Formats: sequence, C-alpha cells, structure tokens
Amino acid sequence: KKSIFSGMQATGTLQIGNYLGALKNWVQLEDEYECFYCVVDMHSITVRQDPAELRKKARALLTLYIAAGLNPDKNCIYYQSHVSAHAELSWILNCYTYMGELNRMTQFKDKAAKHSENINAGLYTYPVLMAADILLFQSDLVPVGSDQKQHLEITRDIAERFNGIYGDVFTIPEPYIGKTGARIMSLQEPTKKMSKSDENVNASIYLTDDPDTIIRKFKRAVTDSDNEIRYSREDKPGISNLIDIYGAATGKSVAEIEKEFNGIGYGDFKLAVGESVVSMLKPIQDRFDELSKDKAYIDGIIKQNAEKANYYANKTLRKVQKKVGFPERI
Ligand code: AQP
Repeated sequence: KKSIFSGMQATGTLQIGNYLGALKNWVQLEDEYECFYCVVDMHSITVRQDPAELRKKARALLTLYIAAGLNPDKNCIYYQSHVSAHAELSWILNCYTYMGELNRMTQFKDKAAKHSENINAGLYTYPVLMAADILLFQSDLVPVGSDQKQHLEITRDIAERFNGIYGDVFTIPEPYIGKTGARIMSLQEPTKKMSKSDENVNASIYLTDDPDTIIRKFKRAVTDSDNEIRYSREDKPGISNLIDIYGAATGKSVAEIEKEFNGIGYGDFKLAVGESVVSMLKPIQDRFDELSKDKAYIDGIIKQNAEKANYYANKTLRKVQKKVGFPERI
C-alpha cells in the first residue's frame, strides 16, 4: 500500500481553508492508502504559544480530524511530539539542507515579517522539520493546500540529495492538491490567504463558528463596487473567493454558479454562500461536540496511534542513522 502523510498546526481553530484545502481531501483517501495525519504541535511552537491553550487546541484539532470524517481505525492520527523520530530525523536533514534554500521560503518571509519580535531558528528550519515529517513515513502523496507547494518542493530536493549520496533511502513524495478549495482567501483581504491565526476574526470562518456568526461574516465579506457575480481572481478577488467557497461547499462548477446568480445582488449571493457553509459544517460540529465528551475514547486513539506512528517512523530513522554512520545500538 502507498503512504500518505499530512498535518496541521495547533495554532488556532481550523478555518474553512484548512478544511477545503486539505482535511476534506484526506477523508477520501483512507481506503487506498496507509494514511498518517499528525497534529504538528512541534511546528506550532515556532510562534509563541500559551502552554495551556496549545494543549487544548492540539486536542481539539485531533478531535476535529475525527469529527471531519477520518476513521481512526484506518488513519493513524497522532501528536508529532509523541514521536521523537520527527525531531531526530529533522536534525539529520538540517545537515543536508542549505541556508540558501531556506532563505527562499516565502512562508518564512511572511511569518518573519508578522512575528518580527521572535524570528527564531525553528521558524527558519520549519521546512526541514516538515521534510522529516513526510519522509519518515516514506510518503508517496502529501495532501495539502496550494500554499504548501514550495515546502513540498524543498522536501523533494532534500530527499533526492540524500538518496543521491546514500542510495534509495527515501520515497520521493508528490503533492496532492485538490481541484476545489486549494486556496481559500481571507474574507476581509481577499488577496491574502485565509489563516487560522489571523487577528481579524471576521477574516476567517472557523469550523466551530455558529450559524449566525457564519452568516454575519459572509455578509461583511469584502467584495467590489460593481454588482456582477463573475469569476475573475484579478479583477474581482472577493467575489471569486466566494464563488470558490460556494463551489467547494455545494459541488457546483463556476459556470453553474455564475448562471445561478445571474442578475442577483451581492447580498443574496452572500447569504446563499453562508447557508451552504452552515450546512457543510453542521455534521462536523455535531460530531465534534459528541466526541469532545468522550475522553476515554479519544485517549485510546492517542495512545494506540502514537505506538503505530512510532513503529513506522523508527523504521526509517534507524535506516537513516545507519546510512550516515551513527554507531549501531547494542
Ligand atoms: N487558505 C487556505 N486555503 C486552502 N488551504 C489552506 N491551508 C491553510 N490555509 C489554507 C492548508 O491547510 C493545512 C494546514 O496547514 P498548517 O496548519 O500547517 O498551517 P498553515 O498552512 O500555515 O495554515 P494557516 O491556517 O494559515 O495557519 P497559521 O495561521 O497558523 O499559519 C495545509 O495543508 C495548508 O495548505
């Protein structure tokens, strides 16, 4: 069976971009692949976090994976910090990654600009830890949103470099970017991607937002001053983003949506988009509330899946340690 790895940071409550760009696609892959889905709490501390909050968010995120439809018997759902091989492989790969490569990473530049008070080495080597995450599981496919494409490319470069020196150690992973929802934009600044850590709460629709909040946020979404529901990312980024969201929530194509809303005003369109998102999220929210009450069930998943992830990850790590010349364990 081919393998899949992906993960999300526990840096906030998931927003619909995370769901439509990544999580929703994950759910469709569980029968065909051996899947590993991680809550990347080690990546999360590249930005300062309140410890109690981080713990809470990490648990909520893991629960949300299941609520969104991932079957924990078929998918290995675990915390990155419970599998120390992530850190160990990351160190080794640091020694096979050039600073010049890391300097080109746009996410680092964006995050460094946003967190200028704390440009730490972890933020800089973030892509190396991500490469370790992916390569540990010999992943064939990595389902992510299109914003992660550059990180996938550096992962492939590092893996190819390593294989070039030591032989076929790592599987070279391919990105898997879904057709719809690959890049959902902020509702307030539609030229910027939607982010779970955006300070403006009106910019993102969180998976836990109640129906009134969702409708209100869509009503306030920034659009443009003409009144045509037409798709053009360049001229009409706000409306195009709403068309993308509506399309992802309903399965309708851009052409169908343009036809459906021909001659209809922005207000009514925004309401329709809001309602489609409310219906999309309702079953996930109900399941999330149910699961959150079942502590023993979630604890069991955390324990069992960490064991499974450790088993697979350590297999790769031992191979790599041997290749680079670390002494054998006696
Ligand atoms: N706006 C988006 N549209 C489509 N996909 C998106 N993803 C993130 N934002 C969008 C995808 O969601 C996954 C989560 O990745 P992450 O948690 O590691 O961090 P991120 O990409 O940095 O996501 P955020 O929401 O923007 O988090 P913060 O605010 O903490 O930086 C990835 O697969 C990503 O592609």
